Amino acid sequence: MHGVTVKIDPMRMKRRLDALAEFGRDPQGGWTRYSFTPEYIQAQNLVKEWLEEAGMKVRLDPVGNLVGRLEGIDGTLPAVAMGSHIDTVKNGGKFDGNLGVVAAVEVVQTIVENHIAHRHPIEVIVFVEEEGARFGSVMLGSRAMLGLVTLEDLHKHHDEAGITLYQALRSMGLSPEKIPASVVPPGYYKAFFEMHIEQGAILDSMNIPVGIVEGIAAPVWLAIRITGRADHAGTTPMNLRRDALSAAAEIVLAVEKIARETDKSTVATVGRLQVKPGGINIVPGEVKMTVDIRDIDVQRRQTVVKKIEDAVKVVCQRREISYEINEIVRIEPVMLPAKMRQLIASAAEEVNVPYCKIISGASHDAQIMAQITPVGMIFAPSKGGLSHCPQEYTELEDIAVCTRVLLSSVLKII
Ligand code: HGY
Ligand code: MN
Ligand code: MN
Ligand code: MN
Repeated sequence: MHGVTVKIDPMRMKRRLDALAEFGRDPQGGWTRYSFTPEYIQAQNLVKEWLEEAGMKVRLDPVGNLVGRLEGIDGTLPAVAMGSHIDTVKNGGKFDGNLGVVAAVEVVQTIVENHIAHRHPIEVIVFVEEEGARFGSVMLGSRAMLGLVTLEDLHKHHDEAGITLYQALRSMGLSPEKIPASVVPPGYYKAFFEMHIEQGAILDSMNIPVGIVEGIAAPVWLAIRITGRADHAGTTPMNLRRDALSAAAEIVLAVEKIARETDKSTVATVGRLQVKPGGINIVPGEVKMTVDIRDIDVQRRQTVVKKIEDAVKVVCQRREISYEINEIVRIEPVMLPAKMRQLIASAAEEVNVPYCKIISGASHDAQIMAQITPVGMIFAPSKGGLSHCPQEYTELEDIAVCTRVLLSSVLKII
């Protein structure tokens, strides 16, 4: 019953969220804190201080995950872990990922401050490059921890400046060659919890402070390159053009139409579109665009992927334009174990707060960790459902309630 009597410190959590927000503030709005950038390292060092303040031993694994460990009575037992990420999307918000890390530290620090005995070791993990915003390699840290990332991947993924993941890791003094040896063995973890903002409008619209995640949808990311022909905008008749941007425009609308026509849980987004050469008086010769396709159901998602690929082919063939489609991400959706959902539900009842079951449209490291250990995920409401934008906001009262549920859940199994 510790979970109810033991008090977390919401003001400490607020101070820490505000302190993290000092790193990566973007003049264009919100936060842009990409993995392995100076602002990321400053934020990571701050979290390292907190982990040590909470009594944890801290290590950086070969791919750059920051891991705090608090020994239990029996160090041979599997660890109970919590975690999330502190990298952001471009012009993102201050709660996505950061909240889960601050909450995990708060839970451990509360356990230590209240001298609560625990048999299992406890770990807090700050996964690197969860967003894939810089290198296109979503959930790099958790996938590397499970041995799902190869050296070839590290050489393949690069940022807009052409720096590869491998080069970035080396420049951080990390040892990519040691990633295979650092893979977490089966049975190393007893369970993994991630607290995260919902990033959608369900909890806020129902004014329910706690979401218990049943399943996590997952993305396929396509990188499409359309190659037409750059031409003079004044002298090239319309019927002779190979206008890559007009083709891309048809494809953007086809992506939206295909997703709209399928079940409402399938979503597809063209988030990035780059036009070359980009002159006012030049018919666009090349377009690079991305498509993010998601669903909780793999079949439904694959049907949409296939329809989109077919649409690209039809548009480009009709316009006599060449194209190339590369699949750069494919993560599997996951349903979370009922016993973890029930554990969190009983914790929420102990804390005496309303909760509801929810499916996550966003992807999370939790869905990777679910491949090696039972996972539980707790959502806090996002005001107005806004996320991946500067306006992202979660009320401190909701943060406190969710953290108490996280604490109460963890206390049940350590
Ligand atoms: O893209 C996502 O769903 C998450 O924010 N990484
Ligand atoms: Mn995100
Ligand atoms: Mn996130
Ligand atoms: Mn509220």
